[in-house]
Amino acid sequence: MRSQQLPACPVSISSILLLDLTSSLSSHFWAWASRNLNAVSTRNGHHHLLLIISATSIQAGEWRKKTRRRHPADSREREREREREQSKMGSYAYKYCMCFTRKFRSPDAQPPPDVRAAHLSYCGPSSSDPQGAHGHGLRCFLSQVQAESPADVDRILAILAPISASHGIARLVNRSPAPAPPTLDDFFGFLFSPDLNPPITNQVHQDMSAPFSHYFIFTGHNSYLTGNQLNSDSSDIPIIKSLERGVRVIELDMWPNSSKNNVDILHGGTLTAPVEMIRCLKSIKEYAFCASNYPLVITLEDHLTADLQAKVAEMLTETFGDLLFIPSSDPMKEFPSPEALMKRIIISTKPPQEYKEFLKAKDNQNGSGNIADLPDQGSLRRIDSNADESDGKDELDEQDEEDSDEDDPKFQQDTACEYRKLITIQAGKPKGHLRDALKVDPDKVRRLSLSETQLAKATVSHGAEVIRFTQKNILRVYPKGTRVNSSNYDPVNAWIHGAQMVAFNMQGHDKALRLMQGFFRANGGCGYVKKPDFLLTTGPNGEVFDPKASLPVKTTLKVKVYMGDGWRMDFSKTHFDAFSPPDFYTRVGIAGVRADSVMKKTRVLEDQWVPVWDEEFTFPLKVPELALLRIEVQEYDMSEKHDFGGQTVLPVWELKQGIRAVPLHDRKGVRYKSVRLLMRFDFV
Ligand SMILES: *[C@@H]1O[C@H](CO)[C@@H](O)[C@H](O)[C@H]1NC(C)=O
Ligand SMILES: *[C@@H]1O[C@H](CO)[C@@H](O)[C@H](O)[C@H]1NC(C)=O
Ligand SMILES: *[C@@H]1O[C@H](CO)[C@@H](O)[C@H](O)[C@H]1NC(C)=O
Ligand SMILES: [Ca+2]
Ligand SMILES: [Ca+2]
Ligand SMILES: [Ca+2]
Repeated sequence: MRSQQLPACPVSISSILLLDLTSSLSSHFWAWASRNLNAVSTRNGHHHLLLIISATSIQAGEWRKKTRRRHPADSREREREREREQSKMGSYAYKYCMCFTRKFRSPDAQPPPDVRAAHLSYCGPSSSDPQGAHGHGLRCFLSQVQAESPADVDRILAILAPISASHGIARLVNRSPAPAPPTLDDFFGFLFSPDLNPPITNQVHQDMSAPFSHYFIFTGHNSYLTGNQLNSDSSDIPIIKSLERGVRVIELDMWPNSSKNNVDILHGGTLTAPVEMIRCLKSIKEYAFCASNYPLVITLEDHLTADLQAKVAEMLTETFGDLLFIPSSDPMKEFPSPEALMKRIIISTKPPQEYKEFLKAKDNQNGSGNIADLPDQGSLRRIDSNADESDGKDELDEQDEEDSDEDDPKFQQDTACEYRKLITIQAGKPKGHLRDALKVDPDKVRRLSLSETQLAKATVSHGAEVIRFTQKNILRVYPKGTRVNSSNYDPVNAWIHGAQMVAFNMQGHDKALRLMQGFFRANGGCGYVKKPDFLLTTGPNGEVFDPKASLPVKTTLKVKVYMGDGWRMDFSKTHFDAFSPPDFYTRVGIAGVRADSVMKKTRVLEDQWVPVWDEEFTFPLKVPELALLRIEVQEYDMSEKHDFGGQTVLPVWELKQGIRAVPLHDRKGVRYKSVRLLMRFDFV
């Protein structure tokens, strides 16, 4: 010891001492240090000790920063010094861990007060009628607190029966003449299991027999790109990943390969490397129905000559065979239902140019108008050029359109017809006045594509027309061209106007994508979610829902965040904080229409692997039909960006009432093995 005397133990809270010591340390010192030490480092032959008695707030990073500042030196020397320091740190880490297991009580999940109370009143000695007419206490609890239907109560008890032996919850479902009420541990174990007690159902439970236009559909944008929109590779891997997640609309941009005799998939006009179309189709066939049996739509962006279109027709029919749905009527007056097209692949693209001319001629004979006939007043163009003024680069959007209006002299009616016959959902580029582009044709349904920017403008001026259009037709919205980093946009404006295909870049991870994934956890994750009735109904005078109107509160969601657990199983001891257990807090809130959107948070619980917050939040909701519950756990750090501890997004309209185990996912949406929250949901 050179410069400082060791202080008497224990040192008062928050003391921070930087001790400068000579090399040899006595065993007496280490005995003391293992109880009080927070970090050690060696520099210039001296040991530096950092003592933080309340070991919660100061992070290793911050400490290193400080010590570094104290020893300014030539930068290369400093770099080497830091390396040496870090390797030394490694050898001390174990000692530190020894110290920390002794210092912090080993974590143990204890039931929160509400669970104890429920156990006492339904399964305890004084519970009113644990073995009465409704069977044992768990049965009463399931129907009264969890609001499960009688059929679901039976189903849950049946599920529990075979697992109970291995889970040690036999007593929960013991059907012997005198069943013992479940112990508190058994009861708690059941409630905190996401598999046994999930927050939403994993069954398809909506009516699937309405036309396509009555559903929101899980939709990918440029599904073949592995990264950004400019120079990443094209591949079938991101397509497979999307399909595994239940995405039901895959987009492929078709271009001639450089020898013009084959079809490549790539993002035209950029440096993205191509992938052969046939490879994408084969992978699609293999994975199309791995996550959902409901129909898979392929939207084709067509930049091909007629002979290559014919080649595509051949590839599609040969690859998919009977899976490919070929529409019988042309044009369709109403889209088929998802149920009618189970396990089928359907094609959506613009009809080939020449055939459209042919149709136009036919329509003209009958004297009825067609979008392509209408005078091009250029107002949608104006929308684009307004966008140009506002953010400068929106003309890139053009590249995302299906339409490439290239005339092909080698056109042959027959070959184009083969290709055209395969198109179930005909797409069109918005031409002419927006009002005309959104006109509902009673004899023909179709799909219209708008960029997020175009949609934003269209909904400001023509909100009602957009909703009316989407009652029968399909609206696809895609990210604006300036999102070169494959980010996404807020989907709510598109949903509230009834847009079925809100096309998202699926390869990255951002808040918008997490919302999208959460939205499509609804309806058993099948990729189709029924639109709320208010978007589909029309008043006696043709009025439709008005998203701008001030709406009353329809319901109030009460959310209680009891506790969390699982990090100690899924993460290393030092993942969150190097020198102490994590300091978790939970953010909980709503994403939906603006009036409903809010985020709140629990307090930070310091140094606890199994935090028990026991806090309640109230969310008045005006449009619960489109509200998403956002849940996010963060690990608090005073000096740095907080660490991510898990997230999930749940469709509010599907939340099951009562005490539920909510599994958390990583940023990309992959579910953690053990991390979960115990929560309670009630609608009042
Ligand atoms: C285009 O595709 C054809 C047919 O698969 C192939 O033979 C040719 O090499 C391809 N051209 C280029 C430049 O890749
Ligand atoms: C259009 O004309 C064809 C024959 O020219 C006829 O069969 C068809 O019914 C007509 N359609 C309408 C909507 O008038
Ligand atoms: C991607 O670009 C958008 C703007 O187009 C920007 O808001 C966002 O922060 C960017 N994201 C990343 C990860 O760079
Ligand atoms: Ca941390
Ligand atoms: Ca901590
Ligand atoms: Ca921390």
